[in-house]
Amino acid sequence: MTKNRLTRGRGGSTLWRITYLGEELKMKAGKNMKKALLSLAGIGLVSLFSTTANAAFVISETHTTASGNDTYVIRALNNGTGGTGTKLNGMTINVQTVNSSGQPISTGGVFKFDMAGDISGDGVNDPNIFGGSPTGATRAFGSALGTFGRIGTPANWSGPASGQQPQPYDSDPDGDGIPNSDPSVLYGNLHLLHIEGVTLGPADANVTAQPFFNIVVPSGTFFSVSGSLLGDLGDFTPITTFTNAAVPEPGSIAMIGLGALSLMAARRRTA
Ligand SMILES: [Ca+2]
Ligand SMILES: [Ca+2]
Repeated sequence: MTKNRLTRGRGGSTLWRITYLGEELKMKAGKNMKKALLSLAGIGLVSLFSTTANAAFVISETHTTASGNDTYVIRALNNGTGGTGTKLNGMTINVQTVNSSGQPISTGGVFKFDMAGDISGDGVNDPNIFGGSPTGATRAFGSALGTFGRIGTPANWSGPASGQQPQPYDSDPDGDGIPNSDPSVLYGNLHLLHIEGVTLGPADANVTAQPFFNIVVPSGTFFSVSGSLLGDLGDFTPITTFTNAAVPEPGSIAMIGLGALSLMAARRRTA
C-alpha cells in the first residue's frame, strides 16, 4: 500500500490518495479515514471490486444500494489491443455467490430476479433473466428489480445461443400454453446463474464500456463473475474471474492496520 497526501482542505482536513492492490482510493484523514481503512481491512469490501484488465476485455462495475439490495452493473471495454476487435458481441458468463474469501457458497444471500412478468404466456410468471427478451418488460441496466444478462437491446439479443442454467427459465418450455413448472421456486434460491449467447448487432465497446450483466443481491452479498466474452474479431476470450469479496493478503491487512494507526496518530498530533 502506498499513500500520498493530495490536498489540504478547509479546517485542516487532508485528502489522501491511497493505492492498495492497484485500487486508488481517496479519503479524508480523520474518522472517515478510520472507517475507510477498517473497511479495507475486511469489513464491507465492496470498494475493492477493482477494475480488471485481461487480454482484450477490461471489466468494470458500478453499483448502487436501495431497499436492502445492492445492484451491480458489470461492463466490458474492448479496447482494440487484444485481437478481439472493438465491439462486444457475445458472452458465456457465470455469476456465483461467494463467501468473504471468494469461495462459492450455496446458502445465504441469493440473486434476486424480476418475477413481475409472464414471458411464456401461460399465466405463470417467469424470471426475466435476459432483461426483457422476448416478451417481458424491458429492464434498463441498473434496474434494482432483478438479475439479468444481456448485450445490447432486448431486440438485438439472440441469446441464449445454446444454454442457460438453471433450466427452464420459463414456466412453459414446451410452449403449449400449459405450465410445466413454477420457476419462482428454482429462481427463488439461486446461487449460480449461467448465460451464454450472442447479439445480432454487436455493441461498440472500445470507447464506452458496454454492460452485459445486471446483478441484484441482498446488500453485502459477495459474488464472482467468470467466463468469456466475444468481440467482433477472434474467438471467445476468457476474462479474469473477479469478485466483490475481500481477499486481501494477511500481510496487507497488517500493513493497513499499521498505516491506520500511524495516520490517526499523525492526525491527533496536528489537531
Ligand atoms: Ca410463464
Ligand atoms: Ca407446457
